Amino acid sequence: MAEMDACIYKKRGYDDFGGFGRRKNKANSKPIKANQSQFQNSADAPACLALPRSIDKRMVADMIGSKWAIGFIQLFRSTSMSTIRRSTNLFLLVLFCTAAGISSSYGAGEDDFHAVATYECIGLYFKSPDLGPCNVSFRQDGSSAWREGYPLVFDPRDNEYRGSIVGLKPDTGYSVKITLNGKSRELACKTRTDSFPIGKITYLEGGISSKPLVITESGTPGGYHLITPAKDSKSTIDVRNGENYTCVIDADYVIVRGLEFCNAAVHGLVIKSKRHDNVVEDCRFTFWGRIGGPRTYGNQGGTDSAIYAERRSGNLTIQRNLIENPRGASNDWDTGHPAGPQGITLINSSGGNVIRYNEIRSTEDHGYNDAIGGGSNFSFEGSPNRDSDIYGNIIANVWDDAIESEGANMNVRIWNNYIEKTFQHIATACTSKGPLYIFRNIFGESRRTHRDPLGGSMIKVGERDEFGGGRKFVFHNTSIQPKGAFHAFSGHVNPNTVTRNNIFNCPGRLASSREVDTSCDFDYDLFTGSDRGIAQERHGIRGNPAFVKSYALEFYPASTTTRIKWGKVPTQFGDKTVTLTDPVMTGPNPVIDSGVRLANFNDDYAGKAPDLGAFELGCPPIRFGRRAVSDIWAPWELH
Ligand SMILES: [Ca+2]
Ligand SMILES: [Ca+2]
Ligand SMILES: [Ca+2]
Repeated sequence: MAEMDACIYKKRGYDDFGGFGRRKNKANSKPIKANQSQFQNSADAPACLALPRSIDKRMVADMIGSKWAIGFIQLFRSTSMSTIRRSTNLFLLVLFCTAAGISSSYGAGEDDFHAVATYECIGLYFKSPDLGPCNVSFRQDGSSAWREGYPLVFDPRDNEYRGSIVGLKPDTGYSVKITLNGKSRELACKTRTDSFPIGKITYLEGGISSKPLVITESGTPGGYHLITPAKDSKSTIDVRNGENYTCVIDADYVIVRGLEFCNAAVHGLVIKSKRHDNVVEDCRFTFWGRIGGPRTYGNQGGTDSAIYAERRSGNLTIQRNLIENPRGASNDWDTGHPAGPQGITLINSSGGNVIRYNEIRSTEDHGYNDAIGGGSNFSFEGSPNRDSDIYGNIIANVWDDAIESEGANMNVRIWNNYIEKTFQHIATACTSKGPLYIFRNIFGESRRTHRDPLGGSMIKVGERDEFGGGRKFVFHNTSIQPKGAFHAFSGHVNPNTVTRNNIFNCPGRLASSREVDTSCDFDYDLFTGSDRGIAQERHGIRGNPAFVKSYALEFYPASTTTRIKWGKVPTQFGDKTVTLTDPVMTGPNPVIDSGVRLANFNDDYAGKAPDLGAFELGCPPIRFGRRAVSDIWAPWELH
């Protein structure tokens, strides 16, 4: 992986904005194209690689080693051969392999099982050449009961099973057990703590400073270097367009807390290349970036960002910030691909990022290109790359993607976000490694341009060259109408996707109609449009969803919904039958209790079964934004 990354890293620009047309792949290292990644785990999908009866996959793997086995199996499947010729070829291959002395393949790196934790999730990695469903269970320390996790996904390019456990507590120990073909492996893992131990504290003077804050002194894992205003005061860094950045972090284990940053000429806060374990929290960023209209009106600025993390920085925690009103503005799709300011940008991150409970907004005239994004979009890195979580954010006023999660997307989880006034809600082109989990997000208003209210997609998909093939799981998301997303998925090719329990309230298409060589598995979703594309939805739900009216950002399903029954309808009133014209009929809301169980994703449902969408009737609400978890007030709003 390392060499391959380096190669692609050098040869590609860091942001190609999702691309106009195909670029020729120049990388000299070509992994197996990912579309061999088969379903290993979804309820109705085949359990593993489907093989002809005359060949035993285990036998082949044992004989020639897993790395060769899949290629061979595919060669075997793809060639139309008689049984006799197959047997002969197999015999010759065995002879060749034995002679070449490559019969033993369980070398170094195989059978390796490890975990990478964030605060609330654990990403699992298990190297094994053996094929079969790889089940997961986990147990919090001190508890005797094992809980079922969602099965891992096999990636034949790496002989690796990968997947995530979600909904965990920070700073808590867990045992994790996986079982493949009757053999179990177990490991102990602790989630990261979000109560950061503090070492040195630098208090900034109250008031307004026109000098940029440049942080070069690192903390340690046991004692973060905290930079924050002096007690009971507010500190504002306002460089009045005289400096490129209001803040630069060129250190590790640093916390920037509770500051206000204004009028940076380019980026609000820059995290230098390869810097890691930095925290930006409870800050306000406003009026950054190059002034002027969008690129098409003469603005040279590209991705001027409130927070900009340079290449290979990682383990960043960006939380509870208010990011609002960049000085520049993105154009909209009337004049080509949007270009302009961004909220949070990561460039080929090293992963391990948590971006949560931020509020990113502007006016429509000073809208973002992407609110959370970066590059390289088509790569095995990208933003946020891997082992990362994006959740609880409120995002609005975006002309391209509210969340652009593109690149490896390896054990990346995106949930509980409220997104509105955007074109595409969540962009995933590409997902080159996977799996990517998108669940319980609310997709509000979408529009293509200032003048064209027709919405974009809930989820933008697509892949290019070898950059594709990662599994995408899309569970329990809700799209809100009217004015919401027009399509559930964009029309790009979209292999290797599993959807369950979503409210796809979209008048356009559900899935692309482009055939893909790996099957997708769309099922148990409500879809209100008419073009399902390749989506089967064998157990799809029809009807109009309805929501309980709420003063807050709450989208609980209402117990009933209405529809018009056209024509003259005999209707019983007491003992009288009256004929009504076009009556409104009241019936049960189709999204209630019509979902399927998804281990670890809807364990706490209420009623007879999980509801479709993000909110479960009878369960606590999802909370979004800066005060989603606790009633935190920042110095810049108190003083
Ligand atoms: Ca984008
Ligand atoms: Ca990008
Ligand atoms: Ca229910």
